[in-house]
Amino acid sequence: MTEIKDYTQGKITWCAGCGDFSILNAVKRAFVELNIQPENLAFTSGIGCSSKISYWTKAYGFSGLHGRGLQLALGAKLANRNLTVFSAAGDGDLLGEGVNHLIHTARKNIDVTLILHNNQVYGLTTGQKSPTSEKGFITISTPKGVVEDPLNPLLLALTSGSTFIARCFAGDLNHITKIIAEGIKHKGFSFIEILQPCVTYNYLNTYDYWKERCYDLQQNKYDFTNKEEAFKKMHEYGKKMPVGIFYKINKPSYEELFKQTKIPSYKHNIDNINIDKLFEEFR
Ligand SMILES: Cc1ncc(C[n+]2csc(CCOP(=O)(O)OP(=O)(O)O)c2C)c(N)n1
Ligand code: SF4
Ligand SMILES: [Mg+2]
Repeated sequence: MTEIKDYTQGKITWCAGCGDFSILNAVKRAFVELNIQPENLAFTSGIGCSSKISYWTKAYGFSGLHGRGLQLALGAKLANRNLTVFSAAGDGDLLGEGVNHLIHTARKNIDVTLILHNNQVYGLTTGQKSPTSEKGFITISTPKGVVEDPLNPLLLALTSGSTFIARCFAGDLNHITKIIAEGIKHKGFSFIEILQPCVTYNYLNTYDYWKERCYDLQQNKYDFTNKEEAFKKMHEYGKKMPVGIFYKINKPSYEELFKQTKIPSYKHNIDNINIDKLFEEFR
C-alpha cells in the first residue's frame, strides 16, 4: 500500500489558508485509497497557483503552458494507456486561456481526471477577474465591478460530453477525497469542479460563503444518469448550491475506440529513428 509521504515533495509556497492545501491533501489521500504507485501516475497542469499542485506531488509531473495541461494529459494517456492520468487547472487556465482544450478533451471522453480549482479570480497574477468571477466583483482589472455573467463550468462540461461531472468545496476534505477517487475510477473523462477560496484576492467567495450555500446532492433522491436532471441542477446557483456527483454514465473512452496503434507509443522501437535532420531546421 502507498502512503501520503510517497507522493510528497517540494516546499509549498501557497498563502496560509489557501483552499489549495486541502485539495492537495485530498488528491494524495485519493491516490493512497486507490493504491496508485507514483511511477504509474502522470500529473499534468498549466500555469497558476493551482497548477503548482503538480510540482508538489511526486509522480511523472509536467507543468506546461497556460491552459495546456489537458493536452499534455491527452498525449500521456495515448502514449501509455496503463498510466493513471490526472490533471489540474485554475479557472483562468481552463476556462480562459485553455477553454478549447476542455471542450475537445471532454468530447473525446478520454480516460483522464481533471480537477478545476475554481477560486473565481486570477490568483497568481495578483487578482484580476476570471471567466467565473461573479457579476459586480471588484478586482484590480474591474475597479467598477465585473459587468458580465460568469461562465458555468459544469454546464460546459456537460454539453461538451464529459461522462463524469462533480463539484465539491475545498472546506470539506473527506468529500473531495471521495469524489476524486470516484473520478479516477470512472473510465472516461471525469470533470471535478472544486470551489476553492483564495484568501488573498477573493473577499467575496470565502469559506463561510460556500459553507452557507453548499448542500450534498447525494443526500436526496437524485438520478445522476439523467442528463436533463443534471442540466437543471447545474443551473442552481445562488442561495443554495449543490455539490456531489451531477452526472455519470458509461460510454467507451477515446483510447478504447482508437485502435490504430496496437502497441502503445512508449513501447515503439525508436533505435533507428534519427531526429538530427529535424533539429537542423531549428538551428
Ligand atoms: C498565454 C499566457 N497568458 C497569460 C499568462 C499570465 N498568467 C499566468 S497565471 C495567470 C492566471 C492564473 O489564474 P488561474 O488559472 O485562475 O489560476 P490561479 O492562480 O487562480 O490558481 C495568468 C493570466 C501566461 N502565463 N500565459
Ligand atoms: S493568491 Fe490565492 S490562490 Fe494563490 S496561493 Fe494565495 S490564496 Fe491561494
Ligand atoms: Mg483562479
